[in-house]
Amino acid sequence: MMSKQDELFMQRALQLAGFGKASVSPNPMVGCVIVLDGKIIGEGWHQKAGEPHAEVLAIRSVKNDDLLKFATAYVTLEPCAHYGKTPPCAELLVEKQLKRVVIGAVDPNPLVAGKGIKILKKAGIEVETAVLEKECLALNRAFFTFMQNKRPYIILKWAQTSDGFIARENFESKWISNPLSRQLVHKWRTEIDTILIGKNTAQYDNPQLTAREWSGKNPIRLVIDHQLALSEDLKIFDGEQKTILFHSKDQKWEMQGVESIQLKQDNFLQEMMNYLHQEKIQSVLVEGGSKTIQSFIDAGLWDEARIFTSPVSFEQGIKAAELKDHQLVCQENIQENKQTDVLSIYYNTTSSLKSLI
Ligand code: AOF
Ligand code: ZN
Repeated sequence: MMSKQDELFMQRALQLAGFGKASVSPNPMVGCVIVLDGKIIGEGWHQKAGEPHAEVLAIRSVKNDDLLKFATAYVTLEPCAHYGKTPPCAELLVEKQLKRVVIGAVDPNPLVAGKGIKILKKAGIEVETAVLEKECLALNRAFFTFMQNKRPYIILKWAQTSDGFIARENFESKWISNPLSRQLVHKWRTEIDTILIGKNTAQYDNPQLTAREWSGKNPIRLVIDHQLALSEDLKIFDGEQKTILFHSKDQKWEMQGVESIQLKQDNFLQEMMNYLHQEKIQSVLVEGGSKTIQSFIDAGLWDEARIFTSPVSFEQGIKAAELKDHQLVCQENIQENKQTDVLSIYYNTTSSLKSLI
């Protein structure tokens, strides 16, 4: 039977899992807590793909192995059943003879998907599932979307004026959001696999797309340039981080540190998603501009939108994209000196994770 105590320890496992946010991709964030007589005797979380899973680290952290026979393990994700980069966690839990295993969500990875639970039950371990399931699914929105939809989790991001513009008519660049909002975007960049822009943004804004204002890894840069019209001296081609250039021109394009991928003109975005899925890229932050973002919205290819609205007004300029089938999930003020921006986060209501809204 599930109890309040089960929820409490699962809450702690979720907190531990979250520590892996900027480092585990393409693996999910997973946390594990080992409890004996209402006390935590071991903890662990998955830190990096290829390194030990949460359960392994939690078990290793228990001082006396003999205690495991009487203990309960709380895991945010079903223990794995396969030999991947590491051996199966379900078998380790069986070997250590845990008394009970409490699981948050079933692993959608076809190599696992219920097999881990079966192994535990077959060995006579008491298994409880779906404890704080909603929270466990929400934590790994990107991983679940990647597994279920066979494409990366897509986050749209833009900053708009109070009257709905994202730039001046002539693309003349002028900051819309405040420095704190911009720093937050750099933090997000460390938490995602890739960042994407279209040709106009690359050419006129000449962004670097790195996470300069936050410590962590830079995302891989993706740029859509159908006709291969971009100049080679742009910052996205500076070699600081890998750049993938998607185009539809029947032409070779070679440059150090840049991969160029030719896709068919029709179904371009979907083809691009197929490519990214195949490359195990789990998340994309689409940073503009309006035309590019709108093409993702029109194709239904988005999961989350993070929109900053500043008090600045332009009266005329380039209109921001318009969301469809969206629901506001949270809103907060980002206050810096005199300027307060409003950050609104929306989810796509047609997404496969709509039950989590
Ligand atoms: C767990 N505990 O902490 C994690 C799990 O290549 P591998 O061996 O690291 O396996 C990766 C897969 O294992 C990943 O896709 C997911 O299905 C599962 N992740 N499982 O029992 C963990 N990170
Ligand atoms: Zn595992």
